[in-house]
Amino acid sequence: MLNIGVIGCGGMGRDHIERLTSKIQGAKVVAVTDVVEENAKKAAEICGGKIYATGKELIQAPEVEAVFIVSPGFAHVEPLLEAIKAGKRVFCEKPLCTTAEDCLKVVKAEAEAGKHLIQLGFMRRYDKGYIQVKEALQSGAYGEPLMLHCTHRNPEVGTNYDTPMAVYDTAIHEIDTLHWLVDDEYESVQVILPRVTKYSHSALKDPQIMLMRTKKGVCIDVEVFVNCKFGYDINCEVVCEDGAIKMAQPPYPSIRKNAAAASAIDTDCFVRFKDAYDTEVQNWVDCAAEGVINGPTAWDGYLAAVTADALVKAQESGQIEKVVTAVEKPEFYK
Ligand code: NAD
Ligand code: ISE
Repeated sequence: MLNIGVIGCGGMGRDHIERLTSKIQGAKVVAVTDVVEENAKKAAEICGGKIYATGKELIQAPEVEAVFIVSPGFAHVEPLLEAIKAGKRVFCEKPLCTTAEDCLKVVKAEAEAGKHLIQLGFMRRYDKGYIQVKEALQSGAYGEPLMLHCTHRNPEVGTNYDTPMAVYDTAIHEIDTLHWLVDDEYESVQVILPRVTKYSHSALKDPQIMLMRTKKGVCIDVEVFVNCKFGYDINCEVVCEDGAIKMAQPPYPSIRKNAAAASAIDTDCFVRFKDAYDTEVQNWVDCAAEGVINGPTAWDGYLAAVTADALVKAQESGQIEKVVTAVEKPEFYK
């Protein structure tokens, strides 16, 4: 049984605690912490874990064998470095950190420690729909990928959500998943800002069209629209030389009524990607027993961060911006 401590017990933290407590085999949550005591208490009620005052104390607790970091991205770097120092395995929700500089610190610390300890919560790599698209691409039956058309729509976001968050918080999923899907790396990016929806506010340009070009020349467009109102709507189509592959949607029935046919759309990520979260976490727990990590790594988190930085620069400049890494991929991550 893998004893886990969870740092950050908000929406996603409690979702993971429920999962670890009632679904996942071979793990249990024995400790929790949150800067808001009330949130830690609510979490402890779900799992029965001990409440710690700080992330540092939780990581150092002898009964904690592995750590879940589910605090906001800006608070990830400290517990990541602390867990590496303590030699404890980590599942860290996306993003790895909010700056490329901090991501690089984590990458270097893990490589210096010489042991793979960190898995990043890019759960779309575990989603059945994306996996089917990847398998179709790998079959070679459709030729090389040329273009991707994608949407990432949320029904709405809070008033503290601003223009850069459309990249750092939302499109970060596409940034990771899409280059993994076509097995390529990003070369440059651009952002086009259409007319703003009446449901947005002065600090948020919504919607946005993000364009990414890979080193092999694949052109990707992602519509990010976080106040679309109608649902949590994720789409991906890969246009290849010998066919176009569209990701399957969740299998809801089409219902005919009142001279109309309609099928449901999910309204949040917790439902849309429920199976993917379950699979990624079970996989991380199973890998712990073997002492390995086989999901997205800290290096994937660094790559996503430099691409995100280029997109945010492009939001401001309106120009095509290069995606630049400060270092080559370390041997440790190859
Ligand atoms: P949230 O605001 O609901 O919860 C964050 C919690 O962390 C809050 O309870 C807050 O009090 C606590 N917190 C803040 N600073 C802390 C610190 N230094 N130490 C301990 N606790 C601290 O946010 P959320 O939606 O639960 O997001 C948390 C993380 O999960 C983020 O990294 C986010 O990007 C990620 N997330 C991932 C997905 C996904 O689809 N993979 C979905 C939602 C959120
Ligand atoms: C949230 O943090 C997520 O990760 C969701 O998957 C994404 O759709 C949403 O925009 C983010 O705020």
